[in-house]
Amino acid sequence: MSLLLLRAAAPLVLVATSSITVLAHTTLEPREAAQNSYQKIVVRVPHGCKGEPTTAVRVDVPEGLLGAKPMPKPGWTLETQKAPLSKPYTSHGREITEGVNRITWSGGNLPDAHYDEFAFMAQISGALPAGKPVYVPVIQTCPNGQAAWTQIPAEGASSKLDSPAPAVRIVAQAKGGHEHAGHGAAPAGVTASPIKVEQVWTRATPGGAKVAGGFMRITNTGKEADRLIGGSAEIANIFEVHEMKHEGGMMKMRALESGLEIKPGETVELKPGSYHVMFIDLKAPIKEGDVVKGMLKFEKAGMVAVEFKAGAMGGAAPAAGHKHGH
Ligand SMILES: [Cu+2]
Repeated sequence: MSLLLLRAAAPLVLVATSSITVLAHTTLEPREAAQNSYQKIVVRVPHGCKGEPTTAVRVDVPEGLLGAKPMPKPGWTLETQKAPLSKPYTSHGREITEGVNRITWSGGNLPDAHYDEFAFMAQISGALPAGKPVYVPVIQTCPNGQAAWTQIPAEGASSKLDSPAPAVRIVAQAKGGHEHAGHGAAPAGVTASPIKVEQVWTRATPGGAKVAGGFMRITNTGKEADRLIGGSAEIANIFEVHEMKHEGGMMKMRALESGLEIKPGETVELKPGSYHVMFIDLKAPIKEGDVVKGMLKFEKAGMVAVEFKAGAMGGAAPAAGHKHGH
């Protein structure tokens, strides 16, 4: 992994030289990711290069982010590059020996005054050490220059870098995932957290369906508001928090970019036709009676492991004693 990062660290072509201008850094969302989880990683590009628009964004995917799959963006040409892995790994019974190590979105036009997000999906290797960051070097290209977010601090170094590579911190996985990596380091467990998640369910999918919804009741027993900001499900490559709303006589679905707020003392119900989590790019159909393992990510409570019990196709909540809220 370190080899690949070194290779990716290109010289700086353009950085903020004025002592007055402090450019917002390119960052990753989320800031933390659990070992073995499937994670959507979003690269946030907050501005162009010295006032110029951004026309290409290149992301070097480190080896510990397995099976990287980029999200296409309308108006941008997507290209991926593969390289052999220094160490093969097993995924769903198959040995994987090469992976996507570079993703480029090009041919777009992101004005300096705007910001945008470039996303990819990856599985966080359990071999990445918990408590340490993984760096994802990013190069922004503009018509007359580049901004290279590729600097990686030496281990233990505290000095601020001009143009740091964005990073995601690896955390030990919460219980309920592929492997048990110990409980102590997990940000939150189901019982320790002020967030209670109940009646977690999904529905069987018709053949060929590539998406499915997940539903549950979330109660915040704490004193601070929290937000459901994302998660992962074993069965899908992409996991999003959605809402469905009547708009101009139509039901419209949209991703909640800043998550779903759960106010202190409140219960929010995720149900068909309303808030839900969305499994996108399903790897296999969901059958009635299946149990889909997943992970919810809360802004404050951290990771919460859940199991979605699959009810009948198009059916209502399978759990007995389901209360119809509001
Ligand atoms: Cu949806």
